[in-house]
Amino acid sequence: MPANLTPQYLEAEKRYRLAKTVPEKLEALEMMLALIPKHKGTDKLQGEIKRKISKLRGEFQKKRSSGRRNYPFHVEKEGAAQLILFGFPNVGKSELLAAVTNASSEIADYAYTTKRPRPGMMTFEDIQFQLVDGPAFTDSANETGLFYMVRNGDLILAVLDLTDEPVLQLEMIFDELDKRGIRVAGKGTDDSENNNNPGKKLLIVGNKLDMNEADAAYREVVKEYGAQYNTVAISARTRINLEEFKKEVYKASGIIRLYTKMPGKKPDLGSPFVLKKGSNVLDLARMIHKDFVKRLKYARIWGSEKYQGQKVKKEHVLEDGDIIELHV
Ligand SMILES: Nc1nc2c(ncn2[C@@H]2O[C@H](COP(=O)(O)OP(=O)(O)O)[C@@H](O)[C@H]2O)c(=O)[nH]1
Ligand SMILES: [Mg+2]
Repeated sequence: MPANLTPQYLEAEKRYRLAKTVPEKLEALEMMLALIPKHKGTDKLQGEIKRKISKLRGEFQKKRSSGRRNYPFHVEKEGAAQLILFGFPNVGKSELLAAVTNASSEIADYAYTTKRPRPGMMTFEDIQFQLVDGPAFTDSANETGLFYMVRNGDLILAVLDLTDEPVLQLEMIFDELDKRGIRVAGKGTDDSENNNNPGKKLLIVGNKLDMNEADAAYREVVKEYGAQYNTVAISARTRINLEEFKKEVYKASGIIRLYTKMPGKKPDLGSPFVLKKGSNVLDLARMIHKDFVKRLKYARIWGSEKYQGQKVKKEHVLEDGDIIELHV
């Protein structure tokens, strides 16, 4: 056995041995890969874990496409990004889902109402985000499912009840994510290159802003965590700041919207292409059609003042709202 395996890693390995279903095994293996100490002595083991993951992913995919019973915690992605609601029971996760999406949701004054994921679509300007409500992270019977959702999703919405020691709630949330080997990327950092365990994006959502003292509690949260993470305060029940919430989701999601046009024609401003921040002309071409990548010669760009149809190279980094004319 390779040296220096941590107790956390061994815990993950135990989860793997005890896992019964393929998604449970996958979740445990992802956790192992995230938590394994990275050095020469574990190279072989890392390789083995990666092989197991890709084999199981293949099996899982095949099962689902053959129409066999779905894993209840697997939610097919729709829209520009998938956001997972994460927090203690009763903080208002389900109320938030109901307030900003088309999904009706079960809201109750008792804990653990939501056992299975419930998706809903939220419109922001010309795109849509998918919010998924699930079990609270303290619901030990469903935690594997929840962490499967988190790993599969694009952004974590850490929902806090501002009337009940929100800073402490947040500490416990970060602690739990850390234990599961889920790294959280700070504001503006892009470490998608860290291939073993890229950081998850996270938005802190302080809820119940309509209540007494919630304002002051939110300021504490911002003081402690605002420099590192995106934050927003809302009231899901009385509908305060929900537009601001959507904007913050958009900012935290790390995506850009791009519009295309044909030479001599007006741009298609109907529905944008959605790419990750930092994408270039070639990435856009690849998304439109794989043949474009080979045939692409250059592009012209219209965007934020700087560009009014200038010719740019394939490596040119795109910005939100750019209009691009591809020349092949
Ligand atoms: N005052 C107030 N209560 C809220 C707010 N959002 C949710 N609640 C209440 O908090 C309780 C729990 O909400 P719920 O959405 O079921 O919490 P979940 O367990 O996190 O899904 C319910 O009684 C909600 O009506 C809010 O913004 N302000
Ligand atoms: Mg709920």
